[in-house]
Amino acid sequence: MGRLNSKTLESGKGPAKAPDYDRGAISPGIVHLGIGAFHRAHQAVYIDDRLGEEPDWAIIGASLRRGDMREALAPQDFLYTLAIRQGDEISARVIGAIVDILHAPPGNLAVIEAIAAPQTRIVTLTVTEKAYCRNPATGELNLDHPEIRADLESGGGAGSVPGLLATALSVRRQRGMPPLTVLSCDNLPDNGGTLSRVVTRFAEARDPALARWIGETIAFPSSMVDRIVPATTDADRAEIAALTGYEDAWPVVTEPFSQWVVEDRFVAGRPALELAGVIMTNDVGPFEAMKLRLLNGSHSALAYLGVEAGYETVADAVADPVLAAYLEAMMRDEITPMLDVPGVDLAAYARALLERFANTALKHRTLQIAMDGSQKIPQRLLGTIRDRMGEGRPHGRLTLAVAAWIRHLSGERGDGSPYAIEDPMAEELSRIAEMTLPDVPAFGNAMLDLRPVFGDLSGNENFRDAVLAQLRILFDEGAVTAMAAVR
Ligand code: CS2
Repeated sequence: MGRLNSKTLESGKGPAKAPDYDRGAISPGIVHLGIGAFHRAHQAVYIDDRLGEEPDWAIIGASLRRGDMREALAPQDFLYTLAIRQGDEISARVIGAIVDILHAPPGNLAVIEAIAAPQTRIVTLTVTEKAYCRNPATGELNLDHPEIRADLESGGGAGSVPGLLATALSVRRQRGMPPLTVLSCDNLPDNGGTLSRVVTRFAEARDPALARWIGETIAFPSSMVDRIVPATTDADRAEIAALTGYEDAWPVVTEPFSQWVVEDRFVAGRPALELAGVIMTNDVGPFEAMKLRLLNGSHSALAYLGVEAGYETVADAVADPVLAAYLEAMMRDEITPMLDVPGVDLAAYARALLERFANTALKHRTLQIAMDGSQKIPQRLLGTIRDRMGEGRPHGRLTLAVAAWIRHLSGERGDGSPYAIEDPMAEELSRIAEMTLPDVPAFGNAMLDLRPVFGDLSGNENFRDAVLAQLRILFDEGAVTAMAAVR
């Protein structure tokens, strides 16, 4: 069986739809940081849809951490297969929007040059929450972050995302180049504002004049992104090869649903994304809150409670009627009433989410979603809890989800089987677990003291008591009992 590349495509065989434009005629206009599965199943597809009409917006990808994506895709001329799966249905399409992938640690000089190149007009990011090096509770740059400290001391390149962007922008400034747009596509509230703050703060620490120039010339619009894209498995690779008739080292598997809402504030042009189905708007905030709190909030609840209840994937977890009823009630009674999104039927949105979660073709692992909880819990769960407390309304199900995160940090299911805690704060979290357990209240209290996660809620006695009560039930009686009992 041959490998996917430009030649295989020319042969025109196989059931995968090929790009409908001449790849030889496209050129890059976007540099994307974080070229993982999500970007390749989301933004790259919208761009792929536009390249026939607007050939100068192809993407140069950059991997800041790992070199394996470049290794997998370079022999394929950066082509890859996108498989869309729903239940027993599968369709495949080859995406050609990525024309190069850079991997240049430790200083990322090649990435900095790509951002500084004259044809680059937009930089986009899917680097995940932790790469913003922010204090999760406040959204401000953590100047004590080891990568930030290292970058501030380094004279040349940069390893952190805020450092890399500030350095690349400073190169553009020195060379007298026109401004560009930096578009965050990560699951953070006010992601554009957050990115602008961490980059500007980094620049300020290095050169206040640079920080001022960034503030005056660079646009950081916000965007809401949504598509469920589990990590690709070897089984996916084999199935896609059997379907398409060629080998692809790193295809992506996703669901039919896809959504992108972008704040229309670009300073150096943009592709006509609205013609590819993107919602362009002046205010992403309500969409962002809807998605982060309903989808990602449910996802995190489902991950921590699901792991504890012994479910390996999201679809397995929501097939449990107790879990499904808990999620449905949390969305309907606790989250939706705190949202207001013009033109969107939130009840229908929540119903559609439960259907998306139930897609058995996606093996979306609960442990994958459980990763990096310290960076996710504030915007996914705590924001709604704060809003409800402010109005004196109950929040038992959200509280249970927070307790389930803490329960998860013990590193062991109720039956004693262990799993690894993957989190940028893992060392501190595991040390707390080790020093306090089996004393559950001591364990819970020490976790609730983590101000970078809980902020003001650390000092709120009612919140603390409510979480500790749920934590006790989780340890003594397990996740299913806790979900069935919570009101
Ligand atoms: C998930 C998200 O891994 C996670 O934390 O909640 O990746 C989720 O699948 C996407 O945001 C869906 O758009």
